[in-house]
Formats: sequence, C-alpha cells, structure tokens
Amino acid sequence: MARTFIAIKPDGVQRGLIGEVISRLERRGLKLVAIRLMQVDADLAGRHYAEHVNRPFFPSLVSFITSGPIVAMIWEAANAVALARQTMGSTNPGEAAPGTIRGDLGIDIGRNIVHGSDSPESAEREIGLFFGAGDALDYSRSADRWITES
Ligand code: IDP
Ligand code: MG
Repeated sequence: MARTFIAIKPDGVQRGLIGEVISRLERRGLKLVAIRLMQVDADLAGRHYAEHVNRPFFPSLVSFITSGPIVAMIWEAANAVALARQTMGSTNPGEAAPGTIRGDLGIDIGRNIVHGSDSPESAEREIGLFFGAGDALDYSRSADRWITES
C-alpha cells in the first residue's frame, strides 16, 4: 500500500488544529500508520527542505518549522500522496480551495498548517528522515472494506 509523509507544522500545533487535520485525513479514509510529536532542529529542517535551499523564503521557512513542536505522520492509501495533497489544498492558503485543510484553516503561505510529500519518491525520502525502520505499523481496520471496494 502506498504511503505519504504528512506533518502538522508548528502553526497547526499552536492553533490547536492537530485533531482537525488528523480528523480530515481519517474521515477521507486514509490510514494512520505512524505518528510522532517532535521538535525539528535546523539540521533536519535543512535536509527536509533541501530542494528549497536557494529560495528567498528558505531562512524563514527553517526558522518557522523549527519554532515549535510538529506532528510527523505516515498515512497509507492507494495513491496516498495525491489524495493527501488534494485534501491539504494548494500551497498558498489564500488560493486554496474551500473544503481543503489550507483553504478552510489558513490565509498565509508562510503559515500553511501542513506539509505533505509531493511524490512517492519524496514520501520515501521524507519518511526516512523522520522515522526509523519498524515505526510504521501494519494493521487492518474493520472499516477498510467500507472505504475501498477491493
Ligand atoms: P508544499 O508545502 O505545498 O509542497 P513547497 O513549494 O514545497 O510547497 O514549499 C514548501 C513550503 O515552503 C510551503 O509549504 C510554505 O510553507 C513555504 N513556501 C513556499 N513558497 C513560499 C513563498 O513564496 N513564501 C513563503 N513561504 C513559502
Ligand atoms: Mg513541497
């Protein structure tokens, strides 16, 4: 089953939106297989956001993501990456569609509540940065057959 890495950023934690974000992914039908409340240090932030190292917003992004606890998670579903990105909404909450996490809960691109992997390859890389082998649990839910036909 495909997996994606999702993080509730420090703004989401500080605003009391942990339950809201988890609830939306759960209600959609994705399955939570690993979760960790943690503080990101500058080294991990730099590795996680390595693709943005030359962007003007990189210093403020690192400062923001290290500013308080985050909730790091692994979610599972067929096509997990695309499903989660759709539920999250566009990067800029000011442009994100209503009904999405960012579109319903935010207004500023620098405070967009959640991170989600942008491809299966990114998901694998990011899961490896935040979790160890064996952290993700393999289990089935009795509701699974009511969420997917096969
Ligand atoms: P994503 O989180 O939707 O994948 P990315 O383009 O990968 O978006 O950017 C990573 C993060 O960097 C964004 O979620 C946002 O927090 C921040 N970011 C991206 N573009 C800007 C910008 O133009 N100004 C400020 N922050 C930005
Ligand atoms: Mg990204």
